[in-house]
Amino acid sequence: MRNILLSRRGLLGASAAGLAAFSRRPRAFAASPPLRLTAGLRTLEVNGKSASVFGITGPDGTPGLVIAPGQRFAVTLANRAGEDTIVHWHGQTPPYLQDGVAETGGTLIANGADQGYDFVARPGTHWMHSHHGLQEQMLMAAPLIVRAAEDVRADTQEVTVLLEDFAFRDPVEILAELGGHRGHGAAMPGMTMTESGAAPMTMGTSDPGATMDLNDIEYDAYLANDRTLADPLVVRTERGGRVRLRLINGAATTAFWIDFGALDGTLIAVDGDAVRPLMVRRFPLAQGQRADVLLDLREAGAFPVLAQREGDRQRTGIILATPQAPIAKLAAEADSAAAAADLSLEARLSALQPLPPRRLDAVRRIALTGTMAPYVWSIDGRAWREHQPLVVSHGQRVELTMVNRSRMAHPMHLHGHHFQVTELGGKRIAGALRDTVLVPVNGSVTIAFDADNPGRWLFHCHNLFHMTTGMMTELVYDNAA
Ligand SMILES: [Cu+2]
Repeated sequence: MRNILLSRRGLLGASAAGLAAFSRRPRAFAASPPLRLTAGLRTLEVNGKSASVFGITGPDGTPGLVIAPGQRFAVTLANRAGEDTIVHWHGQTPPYLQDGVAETGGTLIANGADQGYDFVARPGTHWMHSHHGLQEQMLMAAPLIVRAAEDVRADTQEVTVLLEDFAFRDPVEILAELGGHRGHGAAMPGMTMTESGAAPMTMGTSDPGATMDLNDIEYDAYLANDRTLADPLVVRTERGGRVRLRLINGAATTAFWIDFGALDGTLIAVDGDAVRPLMVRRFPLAQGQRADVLLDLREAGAFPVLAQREGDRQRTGIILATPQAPIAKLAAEADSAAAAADLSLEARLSALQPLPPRRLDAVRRIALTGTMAPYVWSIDGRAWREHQPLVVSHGQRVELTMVNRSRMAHPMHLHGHHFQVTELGGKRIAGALRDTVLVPVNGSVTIAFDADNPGRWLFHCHNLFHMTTGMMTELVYDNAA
């Protein structure tokens, strides 16, 4: 009885887009029920203290989803989180009304309601997270793995690692500490700002006098699959085996340096898009980004995969260990602070399947702006509530240059499209295809993409508190059907 009621309520609660998608679903798929995801509340133990956080669990009760090769993204999302939510499928390229964003036409899901989604899944290591309020800071995030046929054929052990930053205090309190406020908008006139507590850092070679701000929020812990280094996940592997790490930076505001210690990794994809294989041991992973790395475990032993917060000694991670290998305890702090996340890796990446060469139809340039005090972040000096959309036409090849005129780095994410990185600091490259790119302090990054997915799409900084105080605009098609 309860199930019938729920499903009826779910149908009523489903968005127009969801219903349209269901009615369009080919007959062959009608027989296989959609995968069920539940956004809910859970209790998590961190540093011996329990906290109430969100979570998104799949049909088997584990976080997120794994989608088989060729399988559609046919999902029913059940909101049991106790409040409204909406979940964004980061890295997917669905029709825009199914993107999981209320600001661009999606429908918020009320507590107790279900919403349906059905679109072609884009292969790769992706993730899902709330795009509502500050829920992402309360861990409403999970992996979204879409396997390709070659992943199944490859003789690898797949290990997914979701990195997050965690605070016991309410994210609303964090926002207040920063001096910011929600509503995607302008500073409050006459408001006095206190010191943010962010660590100023002296810049490198190009402008030794300038400073930048890093890590404007103090967290209580950094998590890898919900766990700290006090009790890390230990994945048993075979000696001589090969591991495919699917690393996801799902932290709300933290960029990490990934470190394999003595192991050589082979980076094979970023943001779900294949790159020319590249040997890596230590590299930055900005908020929202993913990296797929192959690791060969030739020797017996325990091999930590660490993620150290940029500009800091704090770290988290997991341990890969061959059978019976003893596990040594790892300190939660590294010996020395990591550098700021930079473009050292980005400059070496190149897409395995780059955009086909063609003439540019539209060239845009934007400045990333904003300040710590008042805590307001913006694009071209405009916060979201006064944003100027980036207008493109269906079929155009678009190039967009982002110039960072602020004192913090910004991981910029474009919804509904994957772009190629074509220029870093004025130097042309044939870079990676991806959906999120870091624009460092004093830096500029140019991306190119094909406007092939009509609708309205958010384009924003993936630092949650930068986005929420205004660093967000939208890409709009002027000739959308
Ligand atoms: Cu930002």
